[in-house]
Amino acid sequence: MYTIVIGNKNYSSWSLRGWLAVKASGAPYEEVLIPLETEEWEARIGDFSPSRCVPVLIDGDATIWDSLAIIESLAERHPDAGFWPADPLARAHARSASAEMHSGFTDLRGVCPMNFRRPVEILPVSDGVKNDVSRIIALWAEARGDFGRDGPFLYGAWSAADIMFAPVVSRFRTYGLDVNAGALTYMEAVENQPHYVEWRNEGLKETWIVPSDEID
Ligand SMILES: N[C@@H](CCC(=O)N[C@@H](CS)C(=O)NCC(=O)O)C(=O)O
Repeated sequence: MYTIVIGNKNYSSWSLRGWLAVKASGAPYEEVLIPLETEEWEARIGDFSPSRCVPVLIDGDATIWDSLAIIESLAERHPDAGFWPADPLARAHARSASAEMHSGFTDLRGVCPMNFRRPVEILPVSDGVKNDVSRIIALWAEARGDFGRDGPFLYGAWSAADIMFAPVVSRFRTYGLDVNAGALTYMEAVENQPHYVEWRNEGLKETWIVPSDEID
């Protein structure tokens, strides 16, 4: 039984990745949700997270406190769960794409916080955000074109790379960012993935407000 520690489902994009990874493992888990920017957060996060960030996966005596580390640990523990594509070339591409997501796209992440509850409305954005969007669309197109023919996701079947980009799908939708038909088709596949749907529906019911993540 794993414990996954997360922040608000409406806002916490890194938590979404960690939680989707636990779901993809198929293993039983319990969830600890600590709302961001609350007194409860200040009081409790140190009990779980050495970095005071979420997500955190607790696996027996092991504490794993970063989304990509959680994915890698679960991929090791559940080799048949399909976290990474079987084909070595596809796997190398998927790992690179996931690492690029983990370390990059800072303009998009800074300007367009994940917020499922925000009414969908076009947000005028800077060239920096536009460059991030173009790069992501190119990366998605390459993955789908070269490795994703056997299914609707980046490498065909749902994988770690889709988990890493799931919050981006939400951001592209919420802020009406300019995407092409191929990207839209991929976004719709993610938006219909059952684990993503479950998280989004729970996020939509939350009532906590994080003012810095509310963009008009
Ligand atoms: N690199 C980390 C980033 C984790 C992160 O920044 N999480 C945010 C929530 S989405 C957080 O915990 N923010 C609270 C804080 O920084 O105090 C990962 O991949 O898990």
